[in-house]
Amino acid sequence: MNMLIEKAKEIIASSEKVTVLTGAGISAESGVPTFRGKDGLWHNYRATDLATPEAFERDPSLVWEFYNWRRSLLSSVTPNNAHEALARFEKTRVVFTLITQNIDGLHGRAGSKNVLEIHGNIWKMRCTSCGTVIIDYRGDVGSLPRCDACGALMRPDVVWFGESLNAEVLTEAFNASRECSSMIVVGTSAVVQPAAFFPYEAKHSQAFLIEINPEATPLSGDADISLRGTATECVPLIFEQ
Ligand code: BJW
Ligand code: ZN
Repeated sequence: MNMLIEKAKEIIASSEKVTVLTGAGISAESGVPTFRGKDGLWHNYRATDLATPEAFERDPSLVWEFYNWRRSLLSSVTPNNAHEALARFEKTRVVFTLITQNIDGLHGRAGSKNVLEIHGNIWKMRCTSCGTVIIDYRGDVGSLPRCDACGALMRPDVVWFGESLNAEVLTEAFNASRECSSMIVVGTSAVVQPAAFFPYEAKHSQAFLIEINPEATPLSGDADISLRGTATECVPLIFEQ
């Protein structure tokens, strides 16, 4: 493991363009539940009951209850040393892109400035009719929040299954995957598209691929280095220059 850490560190240090893709696993040690796996959120809730546009149409207050519960859980957690190491690393680099699937906002709270939040942000909500977005809505939104501008129902500004990602953000993420010299993938099960495709895009463009995950994923076989450790164990070690 030590040799792999050293090798990964060297690769990152000598890469001109670095792209990082994170998933729920990077926030696990902050106390945020992941989605899949035995302690995952979807173990207790069915994704199709809560994280789809159909679920919201059927029962918006149930979906809002779920998100309000997660918002309250998130308000008491703090970024961990993996989020912090990435925020510090960003300051040392001209070309660095952080793509996250997480909606928890912890990268921003750790000090990362340039974050592509491809699945949205749980602290934002959006009007289902006029599209008005409210940022950093911290208080209790209740079970059926309404738009101040037009009175229609607000929804969490996140990307549910079957919904398209923001086209501009998606293009930026694809470009950063295609153009990087190394991609580091941290704490994702690598099964949800299109995010799961980014590492392959990087690899097709000859980037060096490093995976950090205590468990094997469908990506592991294609990674040049697989670090079988947790985010807080590995990220600070390989990004601290
Ligand atoms: C640690 C750790 C530690 C633990 N340190 N690691 C059939 C086939 C193929 C594709 C599709 C299909 N049917 C539908 C699709 C498309 C669908 C998709 O990919 N589905 C697959 C599941 C099959 N994708 C979409 O619908 C996307 N949109 C789209 O494609 O639009 C075009 C289209 C439209 C219509 C039809 C088809 C295509 C949108 C996807 C949106 C995903 N949204 C969610 C919810 C966001 C809001 C919310 O949070 O409530 O995003 S789902 C959920 O999964 C969330 C996550 O961002 C995402 C990824 O999860 P992640 O981060 O990988 O977490 P886990 O829990 O899976 O993994 C955690 C990992 O951490 C594990 O590996 C652990 O080992 C590890 N770990 N502790 C480091 N300490
Ligand atoms: Zn509105």
